[in-house]
Amino acid sequence: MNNCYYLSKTVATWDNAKSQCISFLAHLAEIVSIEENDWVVGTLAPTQCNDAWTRCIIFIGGNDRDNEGSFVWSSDNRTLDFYNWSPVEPNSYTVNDDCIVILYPGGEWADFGCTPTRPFLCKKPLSNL
Ligand SMILES: [Ca+2]
Ligand SMILES: [Ca+2]
Repeated sequence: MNNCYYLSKTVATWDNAKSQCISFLAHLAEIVSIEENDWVVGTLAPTQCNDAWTRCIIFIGGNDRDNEGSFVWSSDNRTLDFYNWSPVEPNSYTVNDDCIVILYPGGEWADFGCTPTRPFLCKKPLSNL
């Protein structure tokens, strides 16, 4: 994969995470295939999630803040064309479940509150390094 990834060791709200990724000249990660999702969950995340899986609910860039139920990527409001929802998600468990997380270690996605602080994943193309 010709991308660079950063999985934060600190936690942040989704908005703060988005800003931090932009400050790295990146974006909150846009996961576009099951292969990429598997790599993140199987290879990248275990380096820091082994003994702390409950803390590894990882923010990525998908959200439905503007239109409930219509999930887009934060970088350009592009509609998602790949999803890896958990079977019970997205469930709009609260009205504020608007930001997508990857659940470690299973790798499924959930719609989740944007304001709890969580680790986050940034991604940028290698050409932007
Ligand atoms: Ca929602
Ligand atoms: Ca949910």
